[in-house]
Amino acid sequence: MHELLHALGFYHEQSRTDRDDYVDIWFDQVLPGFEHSFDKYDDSFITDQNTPYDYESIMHYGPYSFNKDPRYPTITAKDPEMTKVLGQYNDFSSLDLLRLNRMYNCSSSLTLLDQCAFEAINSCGMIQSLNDDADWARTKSTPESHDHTLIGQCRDAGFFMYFDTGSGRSGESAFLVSRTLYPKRKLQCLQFFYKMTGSPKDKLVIWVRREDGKGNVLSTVAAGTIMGDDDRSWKIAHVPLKADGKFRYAFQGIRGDPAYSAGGVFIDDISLAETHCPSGTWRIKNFSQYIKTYGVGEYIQSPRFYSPEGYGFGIQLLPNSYSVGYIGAFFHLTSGENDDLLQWPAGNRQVTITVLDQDPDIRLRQSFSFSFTTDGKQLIPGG
Ligand SMILES: [Ca+2]
Ligand SMILES: [Ca+2]
Ligand SMILES: [Zn+2]
Repeated sequence: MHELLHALGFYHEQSRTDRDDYVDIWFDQVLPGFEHSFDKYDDSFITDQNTPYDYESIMHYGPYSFNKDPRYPTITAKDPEMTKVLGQYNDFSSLDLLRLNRMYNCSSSLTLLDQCAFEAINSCGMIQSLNDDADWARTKSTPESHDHTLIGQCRDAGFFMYFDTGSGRSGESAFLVSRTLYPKRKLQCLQFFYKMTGSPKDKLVIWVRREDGKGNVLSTVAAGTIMGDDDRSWKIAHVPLKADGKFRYAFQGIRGDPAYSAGGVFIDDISLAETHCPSGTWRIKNFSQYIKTYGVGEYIQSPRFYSPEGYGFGIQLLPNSYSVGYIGAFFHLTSGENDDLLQWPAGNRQVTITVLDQDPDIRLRQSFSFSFTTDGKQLIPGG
């Protein structure tokens, strides 16, 4: 089957452009004359089909492939646990199958660049930086502290990434860095869930790093910063990125005040899509309580949000709109800080409202969206 994939145009997994992030090649142990078998190729020549590095690929050499001394390996994984899985020739891995599908389904319009729930041991190809003070830890749920994907519903499952801010010194930090991504558009929205349980001075900074073909850093830009808070629950975040060429994103956890922290920074359920981020996100906790206690026509008012152009707007949500069991959502413009500079009436603007439930089981999570365009001629008299 290994040879079959060669025939279909697949290269060895350890030939990937980014292989040095994941494995070490010990060239001094390679059988003379076989060094070329360990070449890596430029990303202008091979594609990763937007999949992370796969230690379990049937196209990956084993630790002792082409070695000259049976005692010493030629390839080891940076994560020693992963060295054990290298070189399985039994069956296609799930990523081998995904790549086969992508290769022969060229029409798919892929807007999802990356997604990670941290349930697989390879953490979706995310890597720890070595040029910092500490590491993030892939951590399993406990009854006291569960992950976001499964919320403690399955035993021996449910992982998240955790950065401890209760040890070390103030200002120390750890970077969790994505694999290299190849965007098709010039805008991306990074969505993830996070939780801060340490000091209010802790920080989570999201970075975008552009690199040239040889791994040299072209630019590093902070795309967003989240401060510690007193709300110790999982929350959603959206960070707009504007990468116009291949890039990596990174999460930097920063210790604010270890003496006053008994926790840290949690992240889980990352998705990176080539779409605009929403202009505002309004989280309503315990919505079923509102449905029980709000009468027909009573509403909850959102905070004020701003559109990319600067218009203030809000949403009124009616737990029981015109009769019990029907939820209503009303969009309205509000006064705002930019009103003098904006065009009025604000016609021909598109509005999309998405309702997303937060069912802890991702398989049951549902969303509903509707869009409409404002009409500049339909004005409320006197409004
Ligand atoms: Ca998870
Ligand atoms: Ca580190
Ligand atoms: Zn081969």
